[in-house]
Amino acid sequence: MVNSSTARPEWDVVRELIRGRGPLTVLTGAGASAESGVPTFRGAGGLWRERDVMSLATPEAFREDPRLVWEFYQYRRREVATCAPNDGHLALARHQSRHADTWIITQNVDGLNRAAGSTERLIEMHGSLWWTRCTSCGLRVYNDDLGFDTPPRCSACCGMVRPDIVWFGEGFHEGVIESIVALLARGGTMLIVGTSGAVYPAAGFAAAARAQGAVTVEINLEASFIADDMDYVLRAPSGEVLPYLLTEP
Ligand code: BV8
Ligand code: ZN
Repeated sequence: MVNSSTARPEWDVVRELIRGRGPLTVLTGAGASAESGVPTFRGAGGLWRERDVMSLATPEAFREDPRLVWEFYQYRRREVATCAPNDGHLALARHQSRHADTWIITQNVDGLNRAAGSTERLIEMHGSLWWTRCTSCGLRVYNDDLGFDTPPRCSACCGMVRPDIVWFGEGFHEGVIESIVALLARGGTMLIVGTSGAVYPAAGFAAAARAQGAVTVEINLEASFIADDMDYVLRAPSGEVLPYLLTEP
């Protein structure tokens, strides 16, 4: 647990900013779940059976071999099912319960923000491992069955079911981008937590928010590709920094 004596001066500056500066918008990436044990994409987690994860998270891969892609997602679901929200997720959920203008936009599909108690004002922009979508009729179903390895069939039309996740080259669910654009226009403070800034459009959000008056803060172990878009950079684990920054006065 970090206390004032181990925190660095810029942590206190950012904590005062959050306390006094309007709405808080938080963008998270895989690093925000790393302390829960969920592998990041750029770490060892970027490979599965020697396949580049990015090549499996595509509609082409699913068209070519739906069984293999489902095996990959079942592997990820089983892995995430053993992970619990970390102190960073919990600090964000607590802050949301006290501040109605705190929103989270996550690139992660692990569902850990929801598990931590962030059930409203949360945009899982790339979807969730825990939802499936029928490729024929579009029916979306919550599904936490870890037992299957072949693509499940739709209960309504028997069509093939896919993970309800946004793959590379795909667009977003109706209204998601519009909601994010509105959040980025609010000004206030924006925390960019545990993302390498490699994937668009999420990688452009900090610059967009800053251009509209937000103060941007990167929380990451290392410099991301979008570090130049930041007013402050806090080089420490999100599970340590977030509880400190979001401590109430
Ligand atoms: C779209 C679901 C059009 C899948 C994901 C050329 C140039 C620019 C863009 C493109 C281009 N060619 C194609 C594109 C578009 C493409 C894209 O960006 N490609 C990249 C590869 C160049 N994007 C798309 O296709 C998107 N769709 O653009 O549609 C459009 C645009 C606008 C409006 C409407 C339509 C769809 C992209 C979604 C892909 N799906 N996820 C799945 O999970 O299986 S992306 C997936 O990878 C993640 O969700 C995440 O977004 C990304 C991984 O990035 P990070 O989360 O940042 O993770 P990473 O491992 O990279 O980094 C972790 C960081 O954490 C590190 O910096 C590390 O230091 C830090 N860290 C580690 N531990 C900690 C920590 N930090 C703090 N504390 C710690 N403890
Ligand atoms: Zn169907």
